[in-house]
Amino acid sequence: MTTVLENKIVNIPELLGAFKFKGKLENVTQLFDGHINNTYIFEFCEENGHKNKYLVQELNTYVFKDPDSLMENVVGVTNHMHNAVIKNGGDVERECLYVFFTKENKPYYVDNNGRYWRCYNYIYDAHSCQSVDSEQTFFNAAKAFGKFQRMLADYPIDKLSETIPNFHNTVSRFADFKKAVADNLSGRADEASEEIEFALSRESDCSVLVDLLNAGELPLRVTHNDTKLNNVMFDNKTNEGICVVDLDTVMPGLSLYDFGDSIRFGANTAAEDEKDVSKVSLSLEHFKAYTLGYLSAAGESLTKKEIEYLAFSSKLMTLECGMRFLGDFINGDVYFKTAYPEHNLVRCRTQFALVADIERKLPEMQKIVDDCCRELGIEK
Ligand code: GN1
Ligand code: MG
Repeated sequence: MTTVLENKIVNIPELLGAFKFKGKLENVTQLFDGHINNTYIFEFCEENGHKNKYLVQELNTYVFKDPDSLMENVVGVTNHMHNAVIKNGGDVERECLYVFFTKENKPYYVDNNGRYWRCYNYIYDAHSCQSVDSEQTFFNAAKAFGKFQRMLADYPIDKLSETIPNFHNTVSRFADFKKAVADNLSGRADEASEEIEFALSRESDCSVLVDLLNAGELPLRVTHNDTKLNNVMFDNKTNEGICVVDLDTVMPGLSLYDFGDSIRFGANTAAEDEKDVSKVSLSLEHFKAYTLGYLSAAGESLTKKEIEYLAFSSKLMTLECGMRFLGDFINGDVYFKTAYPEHNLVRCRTQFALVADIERKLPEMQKIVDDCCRELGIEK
């Protein structure tokens, strides 16, 4: 039995032979949340009627060029969190991911076509959100990412490989962007001259955090680096953010990367690929909800400098993401999955519209950070 999912043939019997799934396969569905890996839910039924679900993922090895180091990171981090959840008296089935090893005791399986597969526990009675439906939801997401950061605060940083080198190094991202424009591999650069100009005129923003890091003024931490709202699983009953997922980019980084990227995605009043950019703006209410949640979970451990740059990081991470979408559009859509030819350009436009709105609102955002610190009794 082979199944065609999103025009890709998934050899199901081969995967069934590779992992120790329990029961008889009943159903396979694909999830379409992410831009990088291919994700499926496999549902099984045991003889006694007990149902088991697993999250099966095909790794994108164009993006993750060193799957061994990546899975070493993921196994190390998930084991660490597993222990932290146990220590806190939590539920390890639902509050952290763990990797199901293959029958050959490997953290991933390479199929006959050279494709890489791994398997995680499925988080029951939980859901993800594609957009912020209420301030409470975003507040809960912030607490979940803050808790995630706390749980990994004592993880040995030198044990983590850089799964994508310079992932949020905005100076090198800017250089990559300029190279994409110069190479113009797709020949589409002139369709985006305004957007290119927008990015080029913001070069000086790109070195702000990198300079502070290099000067030792911002600490390197274990960070998630992809803190989109849809990387949090929310409990169906309480709506608390119970588990942070998508651990492929857990690497040494700045806490500001995680904060800023959350705001980029969740405080935008429009979807990441909204075609009508007049719908794009930075919701100050959502910004406040996230800031409050994040500071209440991680605030004590943040330095004054980190707090000082929270608002700015929202702008910088949005600019970076816009440059990445635009660079990929100009490179010929080789990195992010796209649904139509201009998809990356559309995504870039929403990001740059959000950057422009954040630039207008920075003083207000800064004031919100100050107010939240005061409310929580955090010294700045
Ligand atoms: C990608 O895989 P996903 O959709 O969670 C990307 C992030 C971007 C994001 C933009 C490994 O995340 O860096 O911010 O798309 N992940 C990688 O939506 O490049
Ligand atoms: Mg993701």
